[in-house]
Amino acid sequence: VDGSINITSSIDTVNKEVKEEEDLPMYSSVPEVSTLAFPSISTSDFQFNLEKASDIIVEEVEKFLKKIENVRLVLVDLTHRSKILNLVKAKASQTNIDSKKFFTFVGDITQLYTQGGLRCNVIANAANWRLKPGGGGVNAAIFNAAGPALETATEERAGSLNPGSALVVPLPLSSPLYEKEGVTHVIHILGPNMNPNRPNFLNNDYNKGCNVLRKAYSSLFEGFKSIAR
Ligand code: AR6
Repeated sequence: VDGSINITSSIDTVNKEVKEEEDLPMYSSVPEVSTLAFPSISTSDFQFNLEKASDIIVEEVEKFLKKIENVRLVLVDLTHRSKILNLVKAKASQTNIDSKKFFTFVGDITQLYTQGGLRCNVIANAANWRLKPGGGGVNAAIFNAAGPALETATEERAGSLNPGSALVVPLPLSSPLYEKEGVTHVIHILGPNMNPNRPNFLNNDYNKGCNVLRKAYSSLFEGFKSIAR
């Protein structure tokens, strides 16, 4: 779409690009480098330990980026005070991870381009096992922003999700999330649940929980790899 633009090297460059592209068609919001934006799985409503989750995120990101070129991964949360974002940022900076290929970003995952100037063609959802809209958190935000098209496209592919697995769902062009934000795919993930009031409660079993969270991120990244250009 925008062949003249080089691979983005920083958020500043991204912002500049956005300005230069204001007159281009709306699909210029699709990034040159395949970019996956993902929330921290299981650490809010599902109450997973933040120290453990941040270790797993950094390790799984590092492993994945060794296997693939020319993609970006972005961990997103709503506020600068996000503990998980700050833990991951600190831990990632202690590794060899290239900060252009993995970084944290503060914003609403459903408005990364229009509000934040960050172009992400794929976003991940911390889903529930029934793959249903609502329930609060990022799941409600994504289903609301995507409109009924996401529910239909999801139902066509699966009726439920096992903890640790991911489901890649292409968004129809008519979805506002595609039209406005340039999001072509949503990847649903079901993480481990440490909240006694939710299904599949792991009763503080962090041996199992950590394995499931690792599997959730590796399934997410493999799903992203299968559609990355
Ligand atoms: N943009 C970016 N990040 C967000 C947004 C948003 N719009 N909304 C929340 N977050 P959670 P879980 C962050 O609770 O712990 C759902 O109801 C949030 O700050 O959404 O995996 C489902 O239906 C946190 O860092 O997911 C499941 O039943 C992260 O997203 C259950 O909750 C994940 O928080 C899943 O619980």
